[in-house]
Amino acid sequence: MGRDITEIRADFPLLTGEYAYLDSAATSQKPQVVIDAEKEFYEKYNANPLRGLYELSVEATKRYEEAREVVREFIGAASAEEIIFTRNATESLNLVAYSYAMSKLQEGDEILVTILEHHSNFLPWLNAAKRCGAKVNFLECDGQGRITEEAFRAALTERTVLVAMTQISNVLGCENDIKRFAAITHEQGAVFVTDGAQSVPHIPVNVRELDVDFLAFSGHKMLGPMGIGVLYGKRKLLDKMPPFLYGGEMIETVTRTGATYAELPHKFEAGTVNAAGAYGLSKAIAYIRQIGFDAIREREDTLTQYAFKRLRENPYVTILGSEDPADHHGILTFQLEGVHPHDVSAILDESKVCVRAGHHCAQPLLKYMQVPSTTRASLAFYNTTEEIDRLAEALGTVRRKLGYAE
Ligand code: C6P
Repeated sequence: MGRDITEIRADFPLLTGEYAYLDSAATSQKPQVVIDAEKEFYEKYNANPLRGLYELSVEATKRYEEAREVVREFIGAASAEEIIFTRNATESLNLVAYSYAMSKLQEGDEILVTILEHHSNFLPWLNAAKRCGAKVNFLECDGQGRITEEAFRAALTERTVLVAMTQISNVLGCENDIKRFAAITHEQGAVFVTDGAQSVPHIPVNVRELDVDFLAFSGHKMLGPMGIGVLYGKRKLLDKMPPFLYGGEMIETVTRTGATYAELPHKFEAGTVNAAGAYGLSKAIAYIRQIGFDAIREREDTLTQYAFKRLRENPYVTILGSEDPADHHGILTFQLEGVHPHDVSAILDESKVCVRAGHHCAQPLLKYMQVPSTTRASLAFYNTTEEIDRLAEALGTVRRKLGYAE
């Protein structure tokens, strides 16, 4: 990495060393430039964007639309009209489910999801399917989290209308070969939706290279503010889709009996938008670009390897998923023998080690893997081996504190 880690950590107000923050898959920490950007928007440009004709509102609109362009470039979309700002990945996926799926699905149609999905990339499809008389099929993975091409081909049927697949699992950290699966889906004439919530912050994602039809992700997991998310969609699909939410700013004309709707992307951005959030997200992207994905990957891989080594020193720890740290993208979900993950997390919290405990919003996956609940440490490039040592050492005390002999 070009910049020294101490210098990088100094960019993040919460990375003072008080906490060992190992929960970046839930939400990342924010650099000062992102925090300042939101403040700057309200201090310098605050007016309702896209509405006023006066200078300040035009300025606010400018920041908002510039942010859209930053996002477009970041994920390699063909045009800024294909970038819809939402609140988060969950809303982006719901937009596709309500607007695309519900207007397309016929009785007997099928949606294919994988067992790896977060609830946000499963429940919107289940709801759409139920309303339309369609059904959701599950594609299962092996113990390492892998989905084979053979299994994928076998799961697609001529009734498959849509495939929804995460790029990186928030529980196992494994990565799906999205380009390959999207191509197979297209051979079948179906549409491919990717959940990029855990990938976009960590690896370069180019929607045209992957040739996905839709991509959803959240700003808050990639150094950006909470409350801003993105949906990318291919223009030819978005153009034909009905609005998702109705109201202000998404219309062309309104009469007592009907309306015509605005052009893309505004057709899908009803009501006052989160312009300060979009502006903050554009600064987060600039920050990621300045660190660089090569450096991010290198650092996260080294940290993951180190965390594996340290956790494996504890004979009571079992890490879920692949044996190879390189397959984990900084995500280590584990069980500590005989201890409920809520107790693990509470005891780690006494040492200010922040991890997540529970089902990680992926209950079908945990049930499939026959684990009721787990603890998850998730890393980002700004973490250090010292923080991982704090995790390993605090973890080493848990069983003793709960009365086990060792
Ligand atoms: N996963 C985690 O701790 P939102 O909440 O809309 O920003 O992101 C939803 C979401 C969708 N897909 C994947 C793969 C995700 O990991 C998440 C969020 C967090 O794992 C919070 S549950």
